[in-house]
Amino acid sequence: MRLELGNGKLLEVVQGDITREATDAIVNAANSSLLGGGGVDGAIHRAGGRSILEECQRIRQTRHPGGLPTGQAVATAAGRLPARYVIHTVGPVWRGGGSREAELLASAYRESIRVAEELGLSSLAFPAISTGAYGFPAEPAAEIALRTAADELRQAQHLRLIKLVVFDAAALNIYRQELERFSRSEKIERTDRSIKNEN
Ligand code: AR6
Repeated sequence: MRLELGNGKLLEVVQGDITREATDAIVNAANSSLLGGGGVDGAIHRAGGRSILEECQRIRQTRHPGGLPTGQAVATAAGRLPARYVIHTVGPVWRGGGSREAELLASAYRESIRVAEELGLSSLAFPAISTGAYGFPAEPAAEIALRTAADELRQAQHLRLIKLVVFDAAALNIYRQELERFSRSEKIERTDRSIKNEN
């Protein structure tokens, strides 16, 4: 599944294991400690090797002694992974929806893309941040992921490809539905704009 955003920019949704992605960077759904955990975080550290953890420890000591705040992102090299960089971000823990979870999840995507742009990267892969241990409901999380990635990719100077990598078939179905909904709403926006332009 893909959305063509113009200027050769692509937003893709694929099912798979993000540790196998050979994009310039992959994003890690980390926690504030940056010192590893379960889920995708555990898989990335296992597959990438100890050098990623050592770089995370240095970042903790120098730039983020109190931990990486929710919604922010930092980059490390990717050790043995096929990607060149891992961009570690912290998504929000779902607390029922009234604790700025949507805003913080969008920020995790946006800040990861900002870090990738600073590094001049052309491709980036995301897992479904916050939808595992952190309990963010899958549908709104998919909508935020698609919308934020599309908006930021349109404005990006270096990035040409963003892949949203989901782990299982159920998540893929949810992304498919959200992608259809999203591209329909985009068409409506485009029509409105072209009507305005003609006036
Ligand atoms: N590739 C792609 N997606 C994956 C993979 C993989 N190899 N493994 C799991 N997922 P989670 P969170 C999916 O729990 O909710 C960790 O302990 C998974 O199916 O990894 O942001 C951290 O250290 C789910 O849809 O991240 C934090 O403490 C999605 O990745 C905490 O969990 C995210 O699930 C972060 O929780």
